[in-house]
Amino acid sequence: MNSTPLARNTWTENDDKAVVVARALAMDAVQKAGHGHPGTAMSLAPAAYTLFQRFLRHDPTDSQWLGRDRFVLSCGHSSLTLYIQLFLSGYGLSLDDLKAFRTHNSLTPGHPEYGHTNGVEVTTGPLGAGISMAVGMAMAARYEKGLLDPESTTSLFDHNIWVICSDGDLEEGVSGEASSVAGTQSLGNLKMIYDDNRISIEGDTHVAFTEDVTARYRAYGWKVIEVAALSDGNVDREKLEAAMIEAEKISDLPVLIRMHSTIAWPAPTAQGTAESHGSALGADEIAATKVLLGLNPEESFIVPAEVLTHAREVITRGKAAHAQWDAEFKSWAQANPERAALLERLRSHELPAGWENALPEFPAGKDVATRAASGKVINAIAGVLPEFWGGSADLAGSNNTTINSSSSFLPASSAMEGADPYGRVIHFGIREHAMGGILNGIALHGLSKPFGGTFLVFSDYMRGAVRLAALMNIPVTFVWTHDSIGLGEDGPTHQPIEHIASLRLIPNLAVIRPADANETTVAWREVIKRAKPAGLALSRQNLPVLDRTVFASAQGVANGAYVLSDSEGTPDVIIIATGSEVALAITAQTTLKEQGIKARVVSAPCLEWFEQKSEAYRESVLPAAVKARVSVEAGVAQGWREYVGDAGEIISINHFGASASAGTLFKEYGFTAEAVVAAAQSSIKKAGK
Ligand SMILES: Cc1ncc(C[n+]2csc(CCOP(=O)(O)OP(=O)(O)O)c2C)c(N)n1
Repeated sequence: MNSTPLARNTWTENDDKAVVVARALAMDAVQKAGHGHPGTAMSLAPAAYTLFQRFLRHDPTDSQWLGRDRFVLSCGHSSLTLYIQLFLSGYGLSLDDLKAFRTHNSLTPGHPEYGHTNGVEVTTGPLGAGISMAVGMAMAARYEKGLLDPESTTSLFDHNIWVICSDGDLEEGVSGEASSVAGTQSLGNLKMIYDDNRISIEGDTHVAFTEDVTARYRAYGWKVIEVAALSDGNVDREKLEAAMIEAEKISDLPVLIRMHSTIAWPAPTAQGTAESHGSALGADEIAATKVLLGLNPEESFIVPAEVLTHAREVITRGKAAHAQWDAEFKSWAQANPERAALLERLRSHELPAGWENALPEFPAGKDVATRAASGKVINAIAGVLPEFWGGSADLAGSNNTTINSSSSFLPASSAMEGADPYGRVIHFGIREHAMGGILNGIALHGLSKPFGGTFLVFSDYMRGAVRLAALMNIPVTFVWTHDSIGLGEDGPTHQPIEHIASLRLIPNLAVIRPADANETTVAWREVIKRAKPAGLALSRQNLPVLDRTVFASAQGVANGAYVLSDSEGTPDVIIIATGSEVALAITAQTTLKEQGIKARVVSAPCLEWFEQKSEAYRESVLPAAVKARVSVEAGVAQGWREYVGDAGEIISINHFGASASAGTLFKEYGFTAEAVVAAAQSSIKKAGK
């Protein structure tokens, strides 16, 4: 936004050569691998080089520098665009790494992977997602500034989020959702270069994409700058640079630079073709292109020493910018010791001592919906962790996601009453997918802990973002309420059936379905402590708050599954239940006891966490010797056979629900204590007891 850019040298012949080298490396790397996406990396070379050398404020020797600009390559298939600039700028990638492009264990996988390659800020590949995450980063930059330096107009903590995106990125709905949010939020720190090459896999994008993108982005509230291509089809680099300078000066709205280009330029026959998007150009075409570029057609992976030396001078400029920032940071820290201490805590991902003492405990005897309990916990956490913020996709009242003591995160220019550029309540609008991407971007930006809510059934709309959160292993919390047919009268469109099972399939995502209010408290505490991707499935309907003087402590949630109520001696049957069905299991246990059957009730709010426990612990909860087992969960059966075994009974719903009261539906579909008792008897019989 107001950040000082890297010093810009005059553009020299070596810079021209470096762009040529970047184009050639893109061709060579794909040719060597035998597959990949050469065309876009070739034509994006001038834009990416100009960005990394002359605009991005970065220090290649410290990719974690807090004051750095962020770069998001939203069209992740053009990963060479990024790898080649990381190589040229000196992030530690070598020519050998480029030669190992797309091979096992290389630092140059097919698409950029966060946490894998130094300098890669975000995993991209699913088109559109990068844009939504960049929007999240831009929002996070503002929020973090609010935490650390809210009074100043130009700040150490201001920086830009630069994005390169493609046609496909702008065709995907999520980018539209997120760009609309960016406009409403007046994200002046967001600068996006759109590579308008009119080519995607099926050819001319006009077979599917004819809208006026410029008008669309202007309507979103962005500044749009058009950069026409040169008459030979090449990117007009000088005009692009002028547009980037203009973009840099704009601090009150996001900027789209619509850069016209020709894919695979200047390959004589491949340029402008869909084939060049996703296939190696072939030896002859590469040789002919090299001749046009003034290179030796016989050689590949050639980087003249003077070109590399010249490109790596960006390190000197970056270090200087970093040193200047450090000096400013020092005086800021001296003048703001409390904020500096907060920053230190946030950077080291620590939590304040005793923070969990603020979390509520819920007395037994009163029924509370777990979404309502979650709302209380969210507010309690917000009281002790300023880095905790979030909102909902227009369901705040239903999701109980509002931090009551705070205001709405909106720019000062917003006409909305109470707009606060540093507010902690995010209004995502009805845009679940963008919400997921934005949450990811906020988490990736590094200092704050975001959450976002919607109905569990609409997790489908954001699944791509949830998967990316899990893949990147970042601390994002999804608050999914109205978690089963228990939501009642809104009917089958709103009743999640397959969702819990299907979300559990995503590796590295903790799906937590608490049984009561106190399990909800412990679930949230664990989510915050673990700082990993997690989703809470919460009830709309009230659930009894279990009397923990009678039942085991809710602390057991930390183990994923725990013995909530045991039998005396070895159980005849184990009833495993989650969420709202745990209460049914307890009632069934009493009835079974009256029949002389010893039943153990296991509450299993998070199978992911349970699987991480030792075998001994898991055996203590689910002893292998006890074959009679029943699972109870108001969702599909998938996944439960593993826990109940061949003799087990699964109480589930394997069809869509209906519009009726929760009570009616539970009875109608067999979620009753009687059904649990009958299933227990049946399983005991099957187990041969
Ligand atoms: C969500 C999603 N759908 C499909 C793909 C597969 N895909 C990869 S690249 C591509 C075409 C992209 O065309 P464009 O964005 O114009 O990129 P360019 O041809 O300019 O490289 C497609 C469909 C993807 N990566 N992500």
